[in-house]
Amino acid sequence: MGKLPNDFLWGGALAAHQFEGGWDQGGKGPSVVDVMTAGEHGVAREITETIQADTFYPNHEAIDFYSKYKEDIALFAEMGLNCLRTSIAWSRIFPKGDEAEPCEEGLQFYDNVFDELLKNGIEPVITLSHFEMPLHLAREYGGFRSRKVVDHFVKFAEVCFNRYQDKVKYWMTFNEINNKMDVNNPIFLWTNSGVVIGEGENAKEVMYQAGHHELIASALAVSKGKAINPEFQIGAMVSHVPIYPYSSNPADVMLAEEEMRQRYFFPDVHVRGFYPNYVLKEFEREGYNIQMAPGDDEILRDGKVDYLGFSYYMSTTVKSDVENDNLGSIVNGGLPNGVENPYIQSSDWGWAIDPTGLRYTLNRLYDRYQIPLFIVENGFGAIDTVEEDGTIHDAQRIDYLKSHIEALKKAVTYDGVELMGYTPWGIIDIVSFTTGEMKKRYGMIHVDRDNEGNGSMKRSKKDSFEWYKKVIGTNGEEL
Ligand code: BGP
Repeated sequence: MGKLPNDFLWGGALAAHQFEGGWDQGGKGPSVVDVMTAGEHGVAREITETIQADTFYPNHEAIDFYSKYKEDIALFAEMGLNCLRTSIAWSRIFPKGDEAEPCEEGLQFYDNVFDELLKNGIEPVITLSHFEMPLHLAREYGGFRSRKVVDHFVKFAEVCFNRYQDKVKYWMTFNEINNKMDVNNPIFLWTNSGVVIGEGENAKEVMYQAGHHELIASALAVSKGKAINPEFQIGAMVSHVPIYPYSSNPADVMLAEEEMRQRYFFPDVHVRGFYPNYVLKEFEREGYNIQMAPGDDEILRDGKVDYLGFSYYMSTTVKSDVENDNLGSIVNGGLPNGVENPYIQSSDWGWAIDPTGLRYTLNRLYDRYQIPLFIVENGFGAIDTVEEDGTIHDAQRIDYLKSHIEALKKAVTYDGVELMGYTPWGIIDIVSFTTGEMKKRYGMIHVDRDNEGNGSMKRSKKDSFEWYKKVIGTNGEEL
């Protein structure tokens, strides 16, 4: 097999609200995730009316990167990372979202973080909005239902682009902008877009309206960013869960093809700069009335992304002759016809482990878009056991990552896919997004912290730490 390019980006991925903590420090305002309860294994998170000081919100303190960032970055450097994907908490920069001036303390925090990364030879890869909309924008404006929020986002993006133009080259606008296509799971619309569906509303229509505003906001941000620094590489970020047909029955094959439009709609617009016909037909068929302003076509066309970042954790499967009443669940991918794939094992959280699906995804996305791809999330969420002597033997995680790196290598060296890099999710243990718990861990660095907020916060290396260090050191040759 050939080799990965020498400038391949090897990193780790994180999101501000899942690891920074310091939720009300440095002038930060509350964000949409600050009013989400911590769930448990199998219990969905809820959106609450107010922030209750006596209720434990795991992301409030998270793993306190806010004060421990130097220690953590030193560990990332020791592991050999040459990039780190993280996000800027929007409400650190604009605490309410609609202020005239940004918060200097928030801006300074990211200056410190980026300087520390660069000093350690780690390139920051930055998501502008990873589920952290200022709560005020969600409550007062209805989030991205409102076109006004487009302006607030674009202003936030411009402030960041200007401030960090010499420190950050790689950007992404919205994290997993497409996961809200699963309208049966209310946390996606809330965290993506600050939207709650009201009585009698058509969730799909509201989702498309908010989505249109986000696509406009993203395209405007791309154009502004390129004007500020033409060297910027600005990408989109989508969740990609391929949907397989259950069998060779043409009805299954066609169903999978149709369902895949849920995955493709947002990247189709981000990359190509216009709406695909299958969605315009859906608007017509369903009678959706999506407000678009004159000039939106040009905005989308002018703000196409440079690369496509995506998360890949699992695949799903659909069968044409079953009806699923388990909507919103991860196992069926939120799909009405989702079924278990008999050829694939799942994690404790029901996420199908499918490395071949990653090679398949890389090929399909590259064929479709012909622009560089970036795997910005992939990983294995599991319960880890700390042994008496403090060691953590996470062989299952190593197996998962190894098989996925093998798959991406094949896609690059055999299939010819253009891939910029690989940043496994939750390189250090953080709060899980879908469940809000600490128990589901992805890290190669363990953090002593439990679901209730107990623990010393001490960092220690799991077996995967040295393993990944060797992988990076040999540019993926030794797995
Ligand atoms: C993606 C999100 C991340 C994240 C990851 C793993 O959807 O972009 O924020 O946490 O999934 O999910 P979880 O933490 O629920 O296991």
